[in-house]
Amino acid sequence: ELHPLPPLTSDFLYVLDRVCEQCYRDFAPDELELSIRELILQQLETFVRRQFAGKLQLFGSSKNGFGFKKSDLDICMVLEGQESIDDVDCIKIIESLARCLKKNPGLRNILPITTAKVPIVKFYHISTSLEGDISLYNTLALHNTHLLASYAAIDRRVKILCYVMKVFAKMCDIGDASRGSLSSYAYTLMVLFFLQQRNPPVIPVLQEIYFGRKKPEVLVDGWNVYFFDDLKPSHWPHHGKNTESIGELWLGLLRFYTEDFDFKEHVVSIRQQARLTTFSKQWTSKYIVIEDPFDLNHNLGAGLSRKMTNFIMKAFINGRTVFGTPFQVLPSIYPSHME
Ligand code: 3AT
Ligand code: MG
Repeated sequence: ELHPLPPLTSDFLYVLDRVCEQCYRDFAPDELELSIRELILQQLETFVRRQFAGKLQLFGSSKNGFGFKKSDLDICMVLEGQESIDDVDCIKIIESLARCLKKNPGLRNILPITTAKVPIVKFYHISTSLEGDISLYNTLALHNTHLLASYAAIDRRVKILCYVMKVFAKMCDIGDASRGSLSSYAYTLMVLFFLQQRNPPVIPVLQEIYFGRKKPEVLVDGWNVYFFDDLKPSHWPHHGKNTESIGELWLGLLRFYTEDFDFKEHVVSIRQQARLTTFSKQWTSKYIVIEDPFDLNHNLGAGLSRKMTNFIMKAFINGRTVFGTPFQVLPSIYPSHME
């Protein structure tokens, strides 16, 4: 199925770079939009505090550096003086939190979802038309958000490539976990893994940087969430060695996942430089296997059907052809529902 690609011309590479940069400009929120999110958070916390001794925190793409203008507000609530919560209490509090939020005139469509793995209350914020959800004690998600943000801060190309990947996934209809495909989070992990495996690498493995000492242990829900989060160029031997442009990297990524990476044998895992086998994880029944960087029992591809897996792989194969074949006329790049 894979057609050989014609050689890349410098003109076409220029176009590819422009398309990627444009995608970033079109979808990234500005400072103002980010501060509005913080403002909504503050208002919600004040409101919720009438009834709960709760502290609210934003996570997900409002914080990880890969948010869209219209991305949802992912909010985590913890109760003051309480370390953790059991499943029964969690559902009770989600239900009473929903009743509380229904009294807030700034919100609409309050919906508690207590059957999901992570129970949440969904809401719609009227004046900004942003959707959001509040979960409880979603501590690992706070840490993986911080990990992604740290990678985004290392190199501008990380940020742009993650945006391009997310836009691509949404355009191809392969980026909605609630409809059986993969989450934005999973695609971001695929981009980071590619950038770590590139030769020379664009980014290091932050979870493996501890300067010859014993790896520090920071345990959350039983998992080690340590990573090195203060990367200066001098801390990393490969710094500055990879000089590829964004367009080169984007096509490189599509080629990597269609030509090089052996999904049958290997796991997409950003916590170590060495290849991790599907066999060693006993994850051989699925074709796309993506390991969560902290919760090592969590395969983000676990929910994919065979049909959806094929659909996703086809999108990558088509992407490789489309972005790897020079064209004369620049097509309109977004379908109308994304403009
Ligand atoms: P969008 O811009 O909203 O599409 P996002 O990164 O905010 O991208 P989600 O809203 O789907 O993605 O998820 C919010 C955060 O929840 C992101 C990540 O910190 C965490 N998360 C999502 N899915 C998973 C998962 N399957 N396993 C672990 N953490 C997850
Ligand atoms: Mg989100």
